[in-house]
Amino acid sequence: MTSENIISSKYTPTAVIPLLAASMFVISGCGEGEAPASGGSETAPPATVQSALPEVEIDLDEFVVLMDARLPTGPVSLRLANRGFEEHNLAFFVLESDSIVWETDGRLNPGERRSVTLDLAAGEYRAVCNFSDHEDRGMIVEFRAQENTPSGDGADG
Ligand SMILES: [Cu+2]
Repeated sequence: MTSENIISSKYTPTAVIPLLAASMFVISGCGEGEAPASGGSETAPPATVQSALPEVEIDLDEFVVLMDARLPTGPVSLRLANRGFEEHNLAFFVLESDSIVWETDGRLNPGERRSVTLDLAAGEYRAVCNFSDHEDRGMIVEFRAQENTPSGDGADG
């Protein structure tokens, strides 16, 4: 004779919730010493964004200043590189007044690179390396700073 008694399982789903809530309460109560991991990231600045400034490359060599003849006005990121075997510096003068508007902080060593921010007003300038007699040897170039316009290529020259 077999008597099969299947014990009916009594589900009590609602009993789980208070248990969970109780355990969560205990966990959070124990974590008071830890740093709060709050997710408030709305005001976080874009941390890893590179400089959004337009980049202007200027190479210094014996004996020439290699750069574009036209620079944008406003803040630019100057990428200076001494590609020569001598020390060089660089200074910008306003053509009209011959007044200096910017110069490197000392000379660049051979092979040295620097990145500096420059904010030029519109106008015509002279860029020179005035170390030793480098200017007389050819390290002088004139350039113009003007506002970047999308349709600036049609100008006669
Ligand atoms: Cu020089």
